[in-house]
Amino acid sequence: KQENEEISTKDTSNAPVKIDAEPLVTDNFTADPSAHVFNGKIYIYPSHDFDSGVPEDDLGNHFNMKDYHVYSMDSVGGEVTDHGVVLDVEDVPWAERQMWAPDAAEKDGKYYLYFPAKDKEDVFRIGVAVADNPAGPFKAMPEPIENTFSIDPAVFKDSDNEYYLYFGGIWGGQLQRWQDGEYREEDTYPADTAAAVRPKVAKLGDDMTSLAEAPRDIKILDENGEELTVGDNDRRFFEAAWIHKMNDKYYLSYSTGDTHNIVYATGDSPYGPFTYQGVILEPVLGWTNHHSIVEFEGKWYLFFHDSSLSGGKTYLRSIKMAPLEFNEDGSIKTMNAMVE
Ligand code: FUB
Repeated sequence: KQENEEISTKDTSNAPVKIDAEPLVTDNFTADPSAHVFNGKIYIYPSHDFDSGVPEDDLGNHFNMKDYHVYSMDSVGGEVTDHGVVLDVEDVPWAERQMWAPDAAEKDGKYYLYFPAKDKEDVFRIGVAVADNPAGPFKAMPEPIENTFSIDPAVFKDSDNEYYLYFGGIWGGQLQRWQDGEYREEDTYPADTAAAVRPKVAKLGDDMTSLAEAPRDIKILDENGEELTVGDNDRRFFEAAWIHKMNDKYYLSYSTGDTHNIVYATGDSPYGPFTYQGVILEPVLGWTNHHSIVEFEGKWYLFFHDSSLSGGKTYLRSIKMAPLEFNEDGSIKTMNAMVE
């Protein structure tokens, strides 16, 4: 009987946890929040959305951002400080346009901002800029990081102090154009039953501004150990890779793009393979869904964005945060942050 009573108190409902979060920033449009804890504070490295007048299309040309701000918070729920423009496309010698989702890392007291932008040939590359302070300003290296391409860099520092750069995004993010290892200006995909286009990972060099190895493919598997396929739009990788480590497991989370979920997969190595687990965040208001996950003072938080502040304009988004919640088996509870 006692056993039954215990079971009956468990939350067995699969209903998503309803999130009611306010924009963290209201005087700028911000998106793609990459959050980190540096020197005991939360620093957020988002995209800076603005209305450039470029019409919406499937390649995301309307996301025509040209600079980055950094934000910080001393405490959850506390004031959000805007550290101003920390990098402008005009100050990046190789970059032309579309400064998309960035990320940042710290090593030996220096701070590195990783960012994608289209080069003069309209090919997405990943650049890096360096600062002495987490709030910048950042000075860009003259060239993009060799052997990088596509979008959405995310840097993960492992417990052994090795750093890994994850990147890639299909459709407008151009990852599908690199399937042969070389750039082809063709947006063709393998058959629906073939393995989905894989995100990339490479260990960073000691200098944090180069790769220590050629980028490797990341495999994302289903419950039977088979790779997720091109046609599995509800689960396959689209963009916005993020890695965090909890209880010695690596969690790869990402956006499914045209099905608008943030999902996650787990593995035993930073290189994967990762096995699909479930949805973290259901679709938000606006087409894109992009997030980060960070531990602050012993609690885990999800940072994400939606288009609530702009009344639903997909290219004018606002960053938000909410606590991550877990099921008893350690799996992450699904959240729903759709505004009415
Ligand atoms: O913000 C521009 C792009 O939209 C990002 O790089 C993608 O992840 C999506 O959020």
